[in-house]
Amino acid sequence: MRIGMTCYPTYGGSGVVATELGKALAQRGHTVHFISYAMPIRLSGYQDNIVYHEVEMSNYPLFDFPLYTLALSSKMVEVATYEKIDLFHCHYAIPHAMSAYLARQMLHTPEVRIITTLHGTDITLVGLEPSFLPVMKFSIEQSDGVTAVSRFLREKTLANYGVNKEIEVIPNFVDTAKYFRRPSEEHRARFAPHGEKIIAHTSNFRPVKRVTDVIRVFAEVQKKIPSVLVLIGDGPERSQCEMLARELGLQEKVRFLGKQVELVPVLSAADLFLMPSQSESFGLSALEAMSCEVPVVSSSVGGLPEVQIHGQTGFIAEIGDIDRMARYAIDLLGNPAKHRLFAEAARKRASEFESAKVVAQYEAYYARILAGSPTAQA
Ligand code: GMT
Repeated sequence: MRIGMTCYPTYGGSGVVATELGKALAQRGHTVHFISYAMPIRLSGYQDNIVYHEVEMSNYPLFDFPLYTLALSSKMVEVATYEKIDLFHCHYAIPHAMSAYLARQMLHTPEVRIITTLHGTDITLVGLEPSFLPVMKFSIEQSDGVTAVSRFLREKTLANYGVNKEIEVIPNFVDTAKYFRRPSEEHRARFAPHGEKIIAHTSNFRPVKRVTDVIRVFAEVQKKIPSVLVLIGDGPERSQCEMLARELGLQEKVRFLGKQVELVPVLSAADLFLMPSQSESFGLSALEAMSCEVPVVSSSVGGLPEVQIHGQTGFIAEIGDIDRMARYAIDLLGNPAKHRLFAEAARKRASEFESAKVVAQYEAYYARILAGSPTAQA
């Protein structure tokens, strides 16, 4: 198949899923054309069957706001025309699905299919804003196929947008042959020179991630268990988090690593992963941690309970329940035998989301949509 893959190229789960999917499909012999305004972060280096097309943006002075949706549509038309693509796969509905719709109208080739994968805040947050709701509903309805990354997200979409559409649940995935626990002496010595436990968190530091809760949970844990906190990523709340760590007198114990491309070495050194999000349609970073044998303490929101199992791969608490999350963390970190069982269960659970299996699901879904049938055959 010839696939036009569009995603946000920056740090964020949807871009990661799109990129890993594209790379895996290319390895299976499909041709994947990435179309975005910058090279997706996990798409470095040459790979056969992958072509990257950059959307050029005009900064004409009359345009107070960049017209990315339109520029993307034009690039999609160009790629579809010259590369003869079979389908556009849009990750994160806004504005990608709308650009694809416009492109198809311009092409006058209804046989070019549009598949939209809903990832999370496109549905739960941004799409609900009055300025986007009608366009969101329209682009879901006009897509030939729609997938959601969890059952939670499918239900939310149907309820919030009142669309009458088959939505296929295809979960996030992890390459367990890449995401596995490696020897980590170097990082352990670096982050925890006195043998402290290492607690990790990865995110884009948006309010929805509640990174300040991560720091508050850690503040409680380190009173009972010698430990350090390693924070990976960057975003709007990073300064606030650094300030909080200083206010709590934890600046020596909290390490802000900023954006990192290679997560496995850090995850391999970690003893626990915290994800106290306000909203999380799946929780890809928790899955990647689990694949590296790191148990997770998370909030109970969204699709998280579809990923991790309370009392087996980690623990789940209510949003904002800092004390309970801290108690769970202390319980696990203070009991090596229990921790080992949880670490093994986390890895085992992650293997249920093995990339080969999930990529094959996408492949089969593409084939069905190209054949004109979004519904699975019984
Ligand atoms: O909020 C983020 O972390 C980024 C966001 C995105 O769409 O880029 O992530 C969402 O998509 C991921 C991949 O499908 C999911 O694993 C995340 O749970 C989801 N984030 C939220 O729902 C907040």
